[in-house]
Amino acid sequence: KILVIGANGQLGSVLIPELRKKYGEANVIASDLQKPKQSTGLFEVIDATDQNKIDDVVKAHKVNQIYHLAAILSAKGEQNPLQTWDINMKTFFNVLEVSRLNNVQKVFYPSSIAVFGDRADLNCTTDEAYLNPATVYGISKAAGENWGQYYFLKYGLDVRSIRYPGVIGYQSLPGGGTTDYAVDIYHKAVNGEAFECFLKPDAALPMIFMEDAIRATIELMEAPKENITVRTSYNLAGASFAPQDMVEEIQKLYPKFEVSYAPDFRQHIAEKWPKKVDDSNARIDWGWKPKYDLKRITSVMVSELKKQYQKKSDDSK
Ligand code: VAH
Repeated sequence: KILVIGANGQLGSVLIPELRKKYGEANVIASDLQKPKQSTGLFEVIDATDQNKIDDVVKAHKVNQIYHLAAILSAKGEQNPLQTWDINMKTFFNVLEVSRLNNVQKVFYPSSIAVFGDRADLNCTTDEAYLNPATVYGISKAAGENWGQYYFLKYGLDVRSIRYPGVIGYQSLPGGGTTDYAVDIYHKAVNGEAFECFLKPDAALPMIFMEDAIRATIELMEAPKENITVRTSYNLAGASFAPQDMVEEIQKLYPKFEVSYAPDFRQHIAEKWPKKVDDSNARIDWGWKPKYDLKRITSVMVSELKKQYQKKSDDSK
């Protein structure tokens, strides 16, 4: 049985249906701080800062895999640094301890390109680059990677991790990250609204389409244990591009789409993140290969969001 903690988030809301399709409805338990109204399937209300609650659910459902997707992201995390640290670390320690004590077979831990800072070669950042993260979120993810490796080395717990780039998808909204602009821009274009970007036009970052991110996650978790050579976290990327590249691609479909730039504190965060990452270890160890570039991302985002907004307006009639 698989338990997903943080199932209501940007990744969790797409991973749950995918896992249920693959492993069966009855084998995937979603959990988060509250049960969404429209939620279907098994759901447990879990505040992941409560170790006993996680332990009860793991025992009750005989959980043997946990995906820990709960965390406070980079931008939001800067509002209250010590609280961000406490929540991001406490929740992961709870997952590691409950997994160790209940012989959970596999744990997935999402890391991020946020673990890198200006001491790495940000033009092409490898798995092994030096980590000097400049956000609390990045610091907590770098620490979490090492805790995951520690539980593997000391207790044999099979913790696997991916350093996600900015994730772009039409199924869910991001929650407080520095790459959130890359989802919002499509919603504004499809709704014929102007878009104000909180990064500079040339702020290139590694990005990935939701379908690629979810497929990579499941491929990593399904890879034979002996193939996994990176026990901190694997770099992963779909494509790297800047806001101006997205605008150019979108204006091919929406020539009148207007964009203005008002860089804020998130520009300073982005400047210390990689422009491009080297994900060759993922390609070698578990056959990773992205399927979506900016052109394909744009065409799928636009066509799916058009359908969503059309349905919304039909339903409201
Ligand atoms: C964030 N979307 O911006 C997340 C992610 C690399 C980006 O970690 O914080």
